[in-house]
Amino acid sequence: MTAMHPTTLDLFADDALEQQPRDEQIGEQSWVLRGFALPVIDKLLPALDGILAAAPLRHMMTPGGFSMSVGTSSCGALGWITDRSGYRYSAVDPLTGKPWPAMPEMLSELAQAAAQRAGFADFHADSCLINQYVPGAKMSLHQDKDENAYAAPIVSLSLGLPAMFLFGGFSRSDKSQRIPLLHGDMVVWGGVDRLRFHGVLPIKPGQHPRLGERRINLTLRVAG
Ligand code: MD3
Ligand code: FE
Repeated sequence: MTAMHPTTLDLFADDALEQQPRDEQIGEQSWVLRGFALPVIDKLLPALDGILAAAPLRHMMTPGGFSMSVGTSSCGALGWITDRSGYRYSAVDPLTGKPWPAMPEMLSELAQAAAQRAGFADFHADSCLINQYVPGAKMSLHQDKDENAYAAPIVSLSLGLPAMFLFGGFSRSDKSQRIPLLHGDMVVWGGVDRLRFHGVLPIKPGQHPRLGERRINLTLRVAG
């Protein structure tokens, strides 16, 4: 099979490979790893249920006083929070007053493998932000600047309903690329791309066979 001379047979072969992992470079140091998490998702979902039972999703308030359309929680040593006094990482869940649930080893290993594949060795996340989107929920263009260092990449895992991810430039008004993200896809953003503006368009209604009417995105970070 050669990519230079596609034949009908090749098109069928590509169809059959649709569930196989594929890498797509979206920035100088950013990669979409299609289907990278599919082999471990069935083991991951029960762990996620346990985390959300101990640290329930909630709609946090932005410093400006708006309730986020995305429901959030965290696991790992640090969790990202926002309230009227600002955005920050906290070792305690303000909802329960307890530390965040531990990060499942399977999840930190998966993120490490994804980072490695994108060229970032020794990625040890201390924070996993859990974002839940129901249809209509979105995330406006923003930069992630609350972490203490930007040397480490951010690794994300998409679950459930598809999303249209916006990958922008270094100023808010720069044109964004639109990148569809599907169940099992992982993305790694690092290096020169770490401070790019990004966001998520409103999620379209739909039913995912495994997660129902929602998208969950996990972002793994070195926050501390
Ligand atoms: C690109 N989450 O939690 S993936 C966020 O799908 C966030 O829930 C989105 O943006 C989501 O902050 C997008 C994560 C992501 C995180 C950091 C980035 C994408 C990024 C940093 C630079 C470029
Ligand atoms: Fe972000």
